[in-house]
Amino acid sequence: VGGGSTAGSGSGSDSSPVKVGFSQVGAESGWRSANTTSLKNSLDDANGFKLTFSDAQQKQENQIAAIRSFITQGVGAIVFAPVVETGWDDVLKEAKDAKIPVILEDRSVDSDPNLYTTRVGDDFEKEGETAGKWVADTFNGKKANLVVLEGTTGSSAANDRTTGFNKAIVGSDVKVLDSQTGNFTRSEGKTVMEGFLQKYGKTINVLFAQNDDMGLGALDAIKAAGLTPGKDIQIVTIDGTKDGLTALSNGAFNYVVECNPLLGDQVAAIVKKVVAGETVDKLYLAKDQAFDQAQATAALPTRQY
Ligand code: GZL
Repeated sequence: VGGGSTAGSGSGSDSSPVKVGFSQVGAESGWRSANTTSLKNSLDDANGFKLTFSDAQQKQENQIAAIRSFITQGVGAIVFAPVVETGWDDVLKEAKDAKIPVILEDRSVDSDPNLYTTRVGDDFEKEGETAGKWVADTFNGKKANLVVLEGTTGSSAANDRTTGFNKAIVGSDVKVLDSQTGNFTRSEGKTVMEGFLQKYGKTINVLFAQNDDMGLGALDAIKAAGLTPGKDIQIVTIDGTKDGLTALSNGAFNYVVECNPLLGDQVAAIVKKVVAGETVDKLYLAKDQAFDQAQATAALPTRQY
């Protein structure tokens, strides 16, 4: 009689598909949609997976509930993009007790590293530093009054981009007038930028938006205030989505730092190794580049996301 399956099975050690539960942050941005598509394309039946997908609508409690349901289902592995860094210890312990490996993709957690197998994502601190270096170089020796549209409060993407950016502008004449979260969405980016413009008006020289979508939302506010984005207010963003690179190519943005969302193939390969009992590294960082206007124009025709 074939071996019964224990909790956390669906291991794929035989030809049966590997059952994977994927708890995704939400659908808040173009980057997120590209990331979800990449993971779904790789964790599909053709590649030997049986995927259960959950969109948490950017709510931590929804992710915790989804992970608990994956544990109850006895999946072979859990893939998880944590909306924020803290508050995961209990549910990660429950997964560990159920002998179900947890693979972080995209953002990171501040939990004990023994509570998850590995993380596949981007180097957010480096992205922030690259954006800050561009501002410091561009405004070298000139005064620059800057406002920041921060990502989701408490997310590792926002925290680490802020750390990297602030490190890069030390010693420059860049003055941070204000910094508020726009929660990585266009609508909230627009609303917060409207507030910045009411408060600081034409004194703003630069906007650092921690993702393209908040920068794109800010464009509407800047134009409504009778100012020209890319000229009256220079704009640097992070992600490198098609919409972001289009704004850069058109001169509305001035510099875009990439954050690669196409993590699906690497995550799928790692899940297979983990459920087969092979050891994997603790961290896999994606390669990111940065774009000026000419580079964006050249990249657009073949841009995948
Ligand atoms: C970064 C990712 C961020 C993107 C945003 O890896 O977590 O979340 O920068 C997305 O566009 O909402």
